[in-house]
Amino acid sequence: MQRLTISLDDELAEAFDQLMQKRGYANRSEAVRDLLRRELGESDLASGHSKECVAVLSYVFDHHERQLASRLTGLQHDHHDLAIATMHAHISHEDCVETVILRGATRKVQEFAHAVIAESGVRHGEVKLIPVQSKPGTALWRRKS
Ligand code: NI
Repeated sequence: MQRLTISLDDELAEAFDQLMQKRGYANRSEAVRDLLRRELGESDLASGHSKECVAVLSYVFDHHERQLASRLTGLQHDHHDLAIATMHAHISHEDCVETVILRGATRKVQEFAHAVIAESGVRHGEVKLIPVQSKPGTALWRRKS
């Protein structure tokens, strides 16, 4: 464990404390650790350093839209190696929300998620990638210290 001392101007320190409070962090160290992990993880994904990832894909769609529900299920079956779990909820008479957990090669996971998001009738599509192989401290599984 290393101890870092950082200097912040008053305005930034105050904004940071407010953010911490809003997000429910008990202390600055945990908040800084999370910020660093997120940045390092995104950097690993962007640079191609993390070849494997897990991801959470979510989107809303109208199940009345012609063939859309079966197209989405078909896409998941075509990529059953990537799409490891799906949760579906009916949020109104027309609309459904689905969350798909993906796991596999980062590039394939991204391609699959973007193909789903690009389907006509899919709205509010978002994918969050989490690196599996990455720099120490940013990996999915934390070593116990
Ligand atoms: Ni539904």
